[in-house]
Amino acid sequence: MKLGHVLRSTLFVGAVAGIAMATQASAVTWRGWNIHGPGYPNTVAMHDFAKAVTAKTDGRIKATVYDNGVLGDQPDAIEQTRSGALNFANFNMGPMGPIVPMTNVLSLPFLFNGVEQMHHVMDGKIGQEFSDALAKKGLVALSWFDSGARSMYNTKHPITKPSDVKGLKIRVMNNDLYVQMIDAMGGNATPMAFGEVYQALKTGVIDGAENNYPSYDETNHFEVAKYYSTTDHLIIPECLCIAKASWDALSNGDQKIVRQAAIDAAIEQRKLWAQDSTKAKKAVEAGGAKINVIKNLKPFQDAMKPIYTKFFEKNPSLKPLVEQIRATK
Ligand code: GTR
Repeated sequence: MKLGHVLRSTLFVGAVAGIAMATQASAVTWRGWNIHGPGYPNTVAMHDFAKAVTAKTDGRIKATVYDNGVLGDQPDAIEQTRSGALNFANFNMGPMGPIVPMTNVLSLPFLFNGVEQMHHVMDGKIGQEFSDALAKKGLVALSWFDSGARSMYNTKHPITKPSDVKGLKIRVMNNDLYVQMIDAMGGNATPMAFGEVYQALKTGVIDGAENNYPSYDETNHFEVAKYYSTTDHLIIPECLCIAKASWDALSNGDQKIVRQAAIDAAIEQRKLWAQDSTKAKKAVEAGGAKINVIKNLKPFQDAMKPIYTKFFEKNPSLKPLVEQIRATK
């Protein structure tokens, strides 16, 4: 090879290496928070989201999901994501209430008449209003996951009417509305981290909790609290949220990629959710859970009326939003 060629190819290799270095230097690492374990619909969708983001940005973003809440409990992870210490997460809207007051509306018991209505609300104009409120607090909600309907379970007996909750210590997520909800039925509410509930049920620190079938199954709570009663009191969405600082740092093109990956993840999660709910119900029954189907929820809905009255007294501006949600077909 002539010297000229050697020089030219050295220059070429150097230039390529330079480009590679520049690409590497501008690559960012994203850490994602997920409270669930392997196989759970949200976990599968979050990992597929991370894979799609990494692949479609050609590695400009290297996204990794940390499962089982190892990066902290939900209230803590919300703060970490708001500050940009974490970059993305799947959050239940329950513990979001104390930070983004508008989202408390979603924690009002029996707000939605079914999961379909929740989808229509969250995928439309109202969902966008929730996203705008979250963005003001440092979180960009790109899509909404299912969380089914939450029902009550305990170690003592079936719940057939609100007064059956009397005297029971019930774990709730971190939101005062849930404390009011349990109080309204004469129970004692205990806000507690998700990961601590199994042990607390087992040792009798609490008598019960409330959740959907997939979580009741995943956590093995059915082993220690076998009376599950279909109160279906809460249909609450979960967001796929990006830290606003991480979002703002992206180019328009990468924002499009990330948004599309989040929408695809929600479509996948909802499909898996529907399958998993049926599977989980069967699994808990096979594992010894006694499912008590409550046919008439009216007494439970009536018991929640004082919560609405108090909520509207404190937040009169949110009343039209509740009415709009209820009117959504
Ligand atoms: C699950 C939900 C989690 C968490 C948990 C809880 O159904 O997916 O995000 O909120 O319930 O009860 O803490």
